[in-house]
Amino acid sequence: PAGSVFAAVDLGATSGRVMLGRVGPGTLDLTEVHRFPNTPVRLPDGLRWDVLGLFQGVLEGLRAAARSGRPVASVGVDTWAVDYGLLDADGALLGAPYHYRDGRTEGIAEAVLARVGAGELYGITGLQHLPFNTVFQLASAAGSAQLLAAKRLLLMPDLIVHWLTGTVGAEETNASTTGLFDARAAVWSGELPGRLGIDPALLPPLRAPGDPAGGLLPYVGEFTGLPVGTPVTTVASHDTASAVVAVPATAPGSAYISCGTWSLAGLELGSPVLTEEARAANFSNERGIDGTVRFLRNTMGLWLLEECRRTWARDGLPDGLDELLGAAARAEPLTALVDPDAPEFLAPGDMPERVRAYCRRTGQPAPGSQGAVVRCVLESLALAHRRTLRQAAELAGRDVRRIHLVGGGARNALLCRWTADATGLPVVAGPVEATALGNVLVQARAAGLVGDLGSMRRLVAGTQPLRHYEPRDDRAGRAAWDAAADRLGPSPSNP
Ligand code: LFR
Repeated sequence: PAGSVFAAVDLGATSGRVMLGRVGPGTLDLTEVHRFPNTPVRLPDGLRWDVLGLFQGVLEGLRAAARSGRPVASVGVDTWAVDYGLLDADGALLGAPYHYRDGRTEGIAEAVLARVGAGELYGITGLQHLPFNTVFQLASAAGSAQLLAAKRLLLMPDLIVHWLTGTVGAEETNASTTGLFDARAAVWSGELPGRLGIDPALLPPLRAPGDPAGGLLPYVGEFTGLPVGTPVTTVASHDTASAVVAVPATAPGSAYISCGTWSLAGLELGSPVLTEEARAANFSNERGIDGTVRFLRNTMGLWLLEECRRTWARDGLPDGLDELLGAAARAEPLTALVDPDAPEFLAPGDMPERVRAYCRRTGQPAPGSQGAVVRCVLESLALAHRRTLRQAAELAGRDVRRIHLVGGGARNALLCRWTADATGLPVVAGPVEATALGNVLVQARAAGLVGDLGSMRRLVAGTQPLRHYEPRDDRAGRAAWDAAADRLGPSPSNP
């Protein structure tokens, strides 16, 4: 078949995958060649990523890519944001990277904000306050033997690229999630590390999506069967940034929701919004490709449902998604609601009980059956989508007329339908694999096969299956969602 083939390594919070993407004129398709679970490990001192297991999965995936028999033009790597590994002076990894859901940063932000005020920090970084931002993770490690020995900090995708190629860099879309990046100038902040006692030499030189990142090392070639020196291309290594590249928006007035473990809902802008209103509303200005800004809020996404299913599986209860969604569809609408952004939902644990406890605490009937819990979670997420997108539009002075929902959530017909109904806006669902597609497209562009962002999105829109959900047009239904939105109230504000 015609077209060049690119390997996309995409590590997510629950699984990693290696996909082959074929790109040619009018052609864009993906084949999954390897998928492996991502299982964090609890050590005495906290929750860690099994980074060696993940890297092994990457190598096995690249081997599967080599066995497909199609020449791989280049490789790109994306993962979740904020987490990092530290290297010592010999370039060796100092311990397994912490998981952003580890609790060690509790109470740390306050100490940081005592040194650099919240307003000032936001004015530089434009970043949503989340307890796990890299800057807070580093502050919690201050004075540790590990940090004292560290010479380099590599964000997760940059660490994988380092092990594949030997090169060192910090990709800018992901660097923009650290809390140490200047949102306006799009460089590492010149002053924050010093003021916060962080050695600026830890932060590697920046790389932009499309930059070459070296070639596969001999040991990688030997294991995988890919030619030594196969190019590794810097992609938008923050998974959300890659997903936004592949949002099939072809008209103005589009908002997006990248919906998986998290729901990242917002707008693409040409410059950051660093106002006090945006800070108080806890919006992020993360960097996208080509100088764009991802003006979005990170809200708890399908994590709530995933974690319910994990608990139910442990307790021997039904955990099949289709069955649970069927039960949710039959449950009573809009009875109990939770605020997905409430901090108590962040850590792993018994989510059904936490949902019920939240409802009891807020004077609502606690959902009893599994179907009722799932309905409560999904309706709450739909309402959080409405809240975030309305606020994004207001803060950025934009008009939103349609929502593109991409990522795994696009498969969840109930969530898509309820997001359309709650917002009163049409939802275009898909592609499910937006992140891997964005990863592939940036590599293809570096190879000269596609043009600007607009043409990449037209290629996605023209080749990927999309589902359309029109908001239901009945007055009583709209009034019920409006009343529910009032009950949910505003999102928790920034400290
Ligand atoms: C989504 C994501 C979000 C980030 C969260 C933690 O996978 O990358 O954008 O806020 O994970 O890193």
